[in-house]
Amino acid sequence: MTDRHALPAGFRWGVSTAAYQIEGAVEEDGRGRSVWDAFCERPGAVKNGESGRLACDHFHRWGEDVELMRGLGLDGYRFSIAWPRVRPAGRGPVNGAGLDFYDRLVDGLLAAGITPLPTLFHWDLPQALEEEGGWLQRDTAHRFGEFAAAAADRLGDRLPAWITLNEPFVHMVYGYALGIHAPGRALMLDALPAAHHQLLGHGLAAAELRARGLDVLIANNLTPVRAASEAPEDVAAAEAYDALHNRLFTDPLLLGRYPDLGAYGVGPDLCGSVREGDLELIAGPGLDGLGVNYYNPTRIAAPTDPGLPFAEAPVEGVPRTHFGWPVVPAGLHELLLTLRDRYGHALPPITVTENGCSTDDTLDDAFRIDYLAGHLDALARAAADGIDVRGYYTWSLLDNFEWAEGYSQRFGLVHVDFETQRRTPKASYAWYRDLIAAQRAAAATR
Ligand code: IFM
Repeated sequence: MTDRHALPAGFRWGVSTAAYQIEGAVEEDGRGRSVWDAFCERPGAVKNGESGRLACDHFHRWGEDVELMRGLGLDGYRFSIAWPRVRPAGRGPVNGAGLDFYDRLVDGLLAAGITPLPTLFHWDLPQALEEEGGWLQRDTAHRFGEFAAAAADRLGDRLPAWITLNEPFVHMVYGYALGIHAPGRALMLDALPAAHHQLLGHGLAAAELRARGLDVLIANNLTPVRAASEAPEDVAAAEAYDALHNRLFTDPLLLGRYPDLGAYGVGPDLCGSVREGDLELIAGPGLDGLGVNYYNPTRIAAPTDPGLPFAEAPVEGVPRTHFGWPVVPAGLHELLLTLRDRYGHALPPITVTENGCSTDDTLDDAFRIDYLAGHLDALARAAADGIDVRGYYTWSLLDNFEWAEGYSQRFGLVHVDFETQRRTPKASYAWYRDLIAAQRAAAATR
């Protein structure tokens, strides 16, 4: 990253993780079962039959992991709080022992000079709530509000800002429409109530957080959508996809309304789930920040079969990650400018809450360094173009449990040997550490 592309003073450098992907200890200190514990037991659901049962054993090794973060010189650490640790059955009594873990972690981070940034929902719904219908049920949104209140009551004195949901789009599509993530339901468009109820849950949680004087963010997986050609059919298909992937999860938050989903044959009540007052609650008084998880752009063409109003087309002529995802750093710049054009003054400050790539199992991860450098350049270009960017949290600190891919996709700055739990920093770890130090020094002289 060149100094020409320096990021603003006060910019926060961080890393991101999520509870089920790193913690392990799924039966300790009264933790309840989550939808991911159940999903991983389904034959064929996860590559090699793997699960997050042990993962990175972060629950026991968090002290070593905080030291790794201290070594990076981070400003911030984004992690998630497992709902089933705090309310094992999703409702009812709070499990103090579950909160004790986060209490220790938060104090450890603060002692290392790192500001913790918690996410309340990173896909690990208590299984007991799934058995009542999960996010297809409106009631789950209310239970989520209660969980937010319990977590904030215990930790809010030390945590100034909170993220409510992680990637509600991915959770709805993979978990409820396609069934390739927990809870494994394949409902196609009948999954849409799971979008609305997550957003309603955001609104209810946000109200609890704001009542305690805390800042509220959400982390959305957003993608710049490119039409495969200028043909009107391709352009219309790209607009339809953009409405589903992006606008469904930003318009209600920033404009107080849902986008037009007419191309899907869906009305503004999202399959009957929207009630009077919901959109006002979801938009609330506005977000304190929009978390953007950016990985790649999406290219869309006219549909080839009648099921959906779009077809995904390959992004060609670019490198690909180990996962096969196209590497297009300029897409981050494009995305942020599109957000500004779309939402104008309603767009809150941006924090990149995830960005990173999987590479093969090697410590010399020059591919990751190039990936991160390219995206940080793009982010700095967006800042130079006037976008208010406040921070960058790379995904991820550690190699971890990559959902349906098991342990086969490694996103970490730090290699984890899952047999021994030995952590070994990769080349990208030293690179990120040096970049943070250089950026901080440069900012101090500006
Ligand atoms: O590992 C995931 C994370 O849980 C959510 N965002 C994308 C990452 C990489 O797939």
